[in-house]
Amino acid sequence: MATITIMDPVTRIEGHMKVKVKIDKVQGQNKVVNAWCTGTLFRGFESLLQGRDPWDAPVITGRICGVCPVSHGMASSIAIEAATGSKPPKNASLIRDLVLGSNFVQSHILHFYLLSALDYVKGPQTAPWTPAWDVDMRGGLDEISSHLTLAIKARTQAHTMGAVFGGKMPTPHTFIPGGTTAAPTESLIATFRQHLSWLDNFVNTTYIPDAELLAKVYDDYLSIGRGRGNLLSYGAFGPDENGCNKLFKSGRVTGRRKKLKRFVADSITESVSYSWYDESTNNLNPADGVTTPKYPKDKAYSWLKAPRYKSKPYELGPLARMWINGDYRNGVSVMDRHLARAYETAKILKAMDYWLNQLTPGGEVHDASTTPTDGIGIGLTEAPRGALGHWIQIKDGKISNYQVLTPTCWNASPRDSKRKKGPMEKALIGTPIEDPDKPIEVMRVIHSFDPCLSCAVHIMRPNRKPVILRAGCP
Ligand code: NFE
Repeated sequence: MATITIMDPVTRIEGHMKVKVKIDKVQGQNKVVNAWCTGTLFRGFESLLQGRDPWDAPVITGRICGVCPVSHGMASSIAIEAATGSKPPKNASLIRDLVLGSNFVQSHILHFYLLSALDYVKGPQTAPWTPAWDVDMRGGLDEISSHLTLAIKARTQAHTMGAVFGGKMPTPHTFIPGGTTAAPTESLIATFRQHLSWLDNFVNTTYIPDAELLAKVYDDYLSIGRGRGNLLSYGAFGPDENGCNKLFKSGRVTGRRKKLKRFVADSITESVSYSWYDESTNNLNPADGVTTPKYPKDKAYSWLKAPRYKSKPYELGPLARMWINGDYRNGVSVMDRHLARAYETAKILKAMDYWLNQLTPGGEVHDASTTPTDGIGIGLTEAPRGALGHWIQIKDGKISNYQVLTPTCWNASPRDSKRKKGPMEKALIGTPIEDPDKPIEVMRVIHSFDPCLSCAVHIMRPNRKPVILRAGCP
C-alpha cells in the first residue's frame, strides 16, 4: 500500500512551505514516487509597489526577505538604472559587490550549519535543536556538531562585515539608484578587512572540510535528489580576483549533455495553471507579468507561479552558478549542492579581497541622473539561492508595474501548463525512504535547495494551524 505523507510546515527553511509525497514500494524498497511542493502564503509585494515613486522600490523590495535583502536592493537598483540610463561609479559597484558578497557568506553558513546539518547530526539536546527526528544518523560527524555554535559567531561576523558599508544588516540602506549612500574610507576598509580575514579562515578551515566530511559519510546522497539536471544562472558580481570577467557568468545547461547555452530574459514565462492566480495571466514574460490572485482555483495547489525557460524547468543556485562558471562539475545531487555552496563561499571571499583593494577612499559613489517620467528596466542579478530578477515599468514618474521573480519560485515551483513538475518536485522522485512516518530523506533533498518561501510568497492566511499528518492511500 502506498502512503501519502504531508509535511506542513516544512521546518528549517525560510518562509512557509508544504510538501506532499507519495511513497510506494519500488523493487522492494520504499521510494518517493510522486511529489507536490506548495508555497502556502500569497506574496503581494508587486501590488504594494504600484503607484509609488521608483526610488521606493529598493527600500521596499529589500523587505521581501531578511535573508537575501541585499540581492533585492541590488536587482531593484539595477532595474531603475536600466530605466534611467544612470551608471554607478566604480566605487559604488565595488561597495555593492562587497555588501552582496557578505550576504552570500552569512546565508550559506546559516544554511549549512543551522538549517541542513541537523538532518545528519544531533544538535545539543536543548531547544531549538530538539525535538528532532532520529533517523539514519550515521555518526562520525562530531566535528560538524562541535561547530554548530561557532557557525552562529561566523554568521554574526558576516553580518557585521556587510554592515560596514551597508549601514545595517539585514536590510541595508546603502543601495540607491545610481550608486550607494556609503563611501569608502581607509578606516572602513581596514575594519571590513578584519572580518573578511576571519571569515576566509573559517570557511577554508571549518566550513569546507565539514561539507566534504558530510559528503563522505553520506556519499549515497551524491546520487540522490538529482532531478532533471537543468541549471541556469543570470550571472552576477564584478570582476574576479584577476580583474577579468564577471565572477559568475550567465548561461544555462540542460539534461546530461550540459553544453553551455546562452540565457536571454525574454525566454522566461511564468505558468499559473497549477497556481492560485487568474488563468488569463498564464505564461507571461515577467516584463508583462501581472499578479492577480485567484483562490480557490481548480487544480491549483501553490501560491508560487511556475517559471520556465523556453518551457523547461531549471534549477538555480550555487550549484548552477558554479557549474556554468566551470568551477564545479562533479554532478547534480543533494551533496553536490552542499559542496558547490561551500566552495562558492570561498570563491566569493577571495574575490571580495580583490574588490576591497580596488576601492578609492574619497572617490565618487553616485551618479545623480534623475528618474525619468517614463521607462522600463530589468534588474538581473544573483541571490544566495540563485538567479533573481526585478522588472519595472515607470509611467508619469510612478511605478506602473513591478514584477519580482525569485530563485525559490523556480526551484519550488508547482507543475506548469504542460504538467511538468518543478525542480524540487522532480528531484524528490526516487528518493529512498527508511520510515514513511519520519521521511528525513525528503527533508535532505528539500534542504539541499535552501528554499526561501518568504521570497517566493507573502501575506498569510490567518488562523491556520500547522499540521503534520500521514494518511493511508489505496
Ligand atoms: Ni528569502 Fe531569496 C535568496 C531571493 S529566495 S532568500 O537567496 O530572491 O528565492
